[in-house]
Amino acid sequence: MSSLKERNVAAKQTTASRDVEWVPSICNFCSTVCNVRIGVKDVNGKRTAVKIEGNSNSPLNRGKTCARGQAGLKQTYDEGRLTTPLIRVEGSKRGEWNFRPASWEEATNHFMQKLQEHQVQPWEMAMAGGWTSCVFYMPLALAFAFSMGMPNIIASPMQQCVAAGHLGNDFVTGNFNYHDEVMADFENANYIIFSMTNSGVAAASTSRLVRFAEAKKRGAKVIVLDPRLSELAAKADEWLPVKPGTDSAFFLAMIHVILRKGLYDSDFVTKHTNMPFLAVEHQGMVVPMMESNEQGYPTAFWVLDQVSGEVRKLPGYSNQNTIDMDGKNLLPALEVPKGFEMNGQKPKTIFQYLLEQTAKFTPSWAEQETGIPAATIERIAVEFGQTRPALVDPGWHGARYDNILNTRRLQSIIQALVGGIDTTGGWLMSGEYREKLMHFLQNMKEGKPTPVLGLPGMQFPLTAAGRFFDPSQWQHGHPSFAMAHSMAEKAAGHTGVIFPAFSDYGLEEAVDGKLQFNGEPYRIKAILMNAANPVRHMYPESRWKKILTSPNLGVVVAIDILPSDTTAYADIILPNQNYIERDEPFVYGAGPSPDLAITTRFSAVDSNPNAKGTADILFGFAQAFGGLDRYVQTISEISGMDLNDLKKEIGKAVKGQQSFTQAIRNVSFKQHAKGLGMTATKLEQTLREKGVLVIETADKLREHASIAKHLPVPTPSGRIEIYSLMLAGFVMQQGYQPNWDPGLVYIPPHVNQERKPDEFNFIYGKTPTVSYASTNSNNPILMTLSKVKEDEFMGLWINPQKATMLNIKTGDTVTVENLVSGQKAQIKAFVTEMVRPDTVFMSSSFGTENPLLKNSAGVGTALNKLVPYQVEPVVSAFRSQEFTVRVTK
Ligand SMILES: Nc1nc2c(c(=O)[nH]1)N[C@H]1C(S)=C(S)[C@@H](COP(=O)(O)OP(=O)(O)OC[C@H]3O[C@@H](n4cnc5c(=O)[nH]c(N)nc54)[C@H](O)[C@@H]3O)O[C@H]1N2
Ligand SMILES: Nc1nc2c(c(=O)[nH]1)N[C@H]1C(S)=C(S)[C@@H](COP(=O)(O)OP(=O)(O)OC[C@H]3O[C@@H](n4cnc5c(=O)[nH]c(N)nc54)[C@H](O)[C@@H]3O)O[C@H]1N2
Ligand code: SF4
Ligand SMILES: [Mo]
Repeated sequence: MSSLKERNVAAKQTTASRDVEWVPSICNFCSTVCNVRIGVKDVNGKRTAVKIEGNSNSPLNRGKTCARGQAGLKQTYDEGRLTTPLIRVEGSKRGEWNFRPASWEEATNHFMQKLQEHQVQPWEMAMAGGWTSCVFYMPLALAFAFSMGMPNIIASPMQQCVAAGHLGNDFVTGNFNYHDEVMADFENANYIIFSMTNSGVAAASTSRLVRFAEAKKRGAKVIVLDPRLSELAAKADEWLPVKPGTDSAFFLAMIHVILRKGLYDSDFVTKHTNMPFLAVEHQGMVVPMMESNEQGYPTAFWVLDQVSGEVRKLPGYSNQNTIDMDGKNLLPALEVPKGFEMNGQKPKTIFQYLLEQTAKFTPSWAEQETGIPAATIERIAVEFGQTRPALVDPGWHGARYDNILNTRRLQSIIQALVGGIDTTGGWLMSGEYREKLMHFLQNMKEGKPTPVLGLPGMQFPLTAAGRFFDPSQWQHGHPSFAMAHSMAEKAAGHTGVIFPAFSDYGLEEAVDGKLQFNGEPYRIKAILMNAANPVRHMYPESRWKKILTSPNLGVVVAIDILPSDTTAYADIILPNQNYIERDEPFVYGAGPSPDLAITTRFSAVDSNPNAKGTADILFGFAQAFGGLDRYVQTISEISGMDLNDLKKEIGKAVKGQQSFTQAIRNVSFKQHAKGLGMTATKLEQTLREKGVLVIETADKLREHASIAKHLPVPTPSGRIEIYSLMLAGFVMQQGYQPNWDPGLVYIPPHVNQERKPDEFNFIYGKTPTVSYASTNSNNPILMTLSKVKEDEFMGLWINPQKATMLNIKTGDTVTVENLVSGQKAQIKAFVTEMVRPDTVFMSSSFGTENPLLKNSAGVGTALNKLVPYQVEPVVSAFRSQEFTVRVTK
């Protein structure tokens, strides 16, 4: 039999030999955003999509796709596709599928009429967007909210996915993006540690998987921490079945060993992090000695120069510690000598304080927490510290425990300790992030403002979310309902949430009429959703069903392509063109690709004439609200797109000469082409031909735009912050809590430890054949693949030790009861050695309900039947595993 490779080549030749036209696109089956090519053929006189392949020009996925990406073709021709606007039949209840077809005009008028009927004020409306909306329509959605006066956006993937975990990384490295900018350079690393991740690499995020495959080929040593033997763990040299929620103990012990054995990269740590900064202890807290400006940003730090033995003053914002405020060279000391004094105080370096803080985090201590033998932890820390390049994967999905921000932060700190930030075999920052950072720094130098969407890393969420939190930014004087709820919670003596960005925190209260702001009710009366499926994707489903069926909600609009479980709860459903059918309104950066590259989608086949692109839908609403000019103006303000160009192109769209999507696209192409010194026509031709245009490779970029080495990062100090000034700021504002300890701390998982024999830790994860619990589980090819592994993919994993005791066999139906919330669900058991005895695992992919999803409705059990509403206090990320369950046959 021929090898897989030979068969692949043969298959490619066969498709190439037929009359197939290849149209570049971007996969929309998950937020890995792989570049693909859609094969299109004339079938009975109709342009028909017949094949999807990876785009080999892509620096991201390098010509590969996963099973979901290939199966994507079926979405276009899914029998269940929404083909026309639908309006709920008068008198029917939300949740019932009882709709009548309508024209777009009728649907829009119906929406406006409902808003009027319920006297919905701008702040009483919330938008909800899924990752599709976030990644591809952020400029349009943000501008819509700002210009229409709606301070409320609930965005995926934030609180149910990346918000808390990413912030942990970002507090150290300064970056931030809605799709994970840090692309670990697996293929050049010699030692790789993964924690709490599976699909983010091996099951599957193609852009990372192709790099990981190279690492395996080269023989890199791979360690995977996971309470169960995941697809990724199966490919590891060592699987460490860590006790759920305790990964941070493992990382703290690694730091303990690395610091004590001197295995850190002393050059990097000294020059580019805040480890050498002098600090003092104040009220039990370590506080760096610094000067700051009126806004609280640091303007100077102090270090002890190793060479001269003098104390020197360093600039407040810089990428390095080797030139002082007077322009003189120095080399800071990581430790000050005993008895060192300065201005009557006895400062030490941050490095010394962190040494002290980690004294107790020994490998033996970590063994008690994690169940991983101390000798193993010690050995791995030493191997890791002695191997270069070594990397800890930054992780992707967070939202599991209260401690996830801290855990991801510790991973970043380890990566910084070995000098692996923006280096070969380490973490590579995206080309887009680097470019934004360079522009931002240039603007700063020239005293020019940067538009919100051009802000790099942490600057973006601080500014964008900051606007939603600040009542003075809105004419009506209301912040987001989430911030209002946090304020109310704090006033009532509770912790509240510091930064409830793009979150549903407080939504239930606002819909129920229980939320107050400035002594008046703050209600939410209307919800407009685009590519969002909260009934399946937010926790728990009962909460969202209650919200959406509330009589206080005047109107619910859902833009989707398929009848999701959420659309059943809408009053108006609007059909979107799918990714194969639509041209996108913008030219985009190539996601987390380390190369600086641009890409977009091209329409491969015609859509149903009744389906619209998102830009056209939002512009339609802006017109109906009478806010078109404001909308155009705001798009220009936040994106930096030329206002005159926008006005001209939108003017043509208003006259019906082109679509709104085309109007924005023309401006976007013109803007990018100008930056590249080519014509818009030439750029369009190039992208149509290649799908992706690489402007500068990562290697070239790193010669002049390496994070830390050349460019300060968007942390308050510009350095890689091992001690976090942002978190220290939270302590000043809110008082101390371990969740925002700026140093090194352990936060154990808050789960019951006194267990009965039928009580377990609960964990979940994704399957290779489904994204989230999305409508793509309905894809017939993917459902067939899922069913091949039905026990494993749809069952509750339980270890035979416990299963025997509880008399449970594979295939038995068991009841799982959440012992914190009382939620219950039934699921089939899968008895396997591949999970820790104290833990059960289920996949998060199944359990859709809408019968119109013919292949997936009723198959498997929905995760959000078991996960309660619990959020952590920094960004209101879900604590979706912080409970135990009882399992009974
Ligand atoms: N139960 C459960 N919940 C989860 C997860 C899970 O695994 N299980 N995963 C979590 C994670 S990591 C994430 S990132 C989020 C993701 O959650 P979402 O961002 O909500 O993800 P999707 O399922 O891709 O998209 C939601 C809706 O968009 C629709 N859609 C797809 N393509 C298009 C399109 O082109 N246009 C429009 N208008 N709609 C479209 C789908 O039909 C679906 O109804 O979910 C989180 N919640
Ligand atoms: N097939 C597929 N691929 C996807 C997606 C998808 O839905 N399906 N979605 C994309 C998106 S948006 C995201 S966010 C990423 C998510 O990808 P990941 O972040 O990799 O998330 P999961 O695949 O759920 O893997 C989580 C793993 O952590 C393990 N785990 C659970 N609790 C613990 C714990 O306490 N400690 C440790 N060490 N491990 C634990 C679970 O057993 C599971 O194997 O995947 C992306 N790629
Ligand atoms: S990983 Fe798979 S589903 Fe996700 S974007 Fe890439 S090809 Fe599509
Ligand atoms: Mo996600």
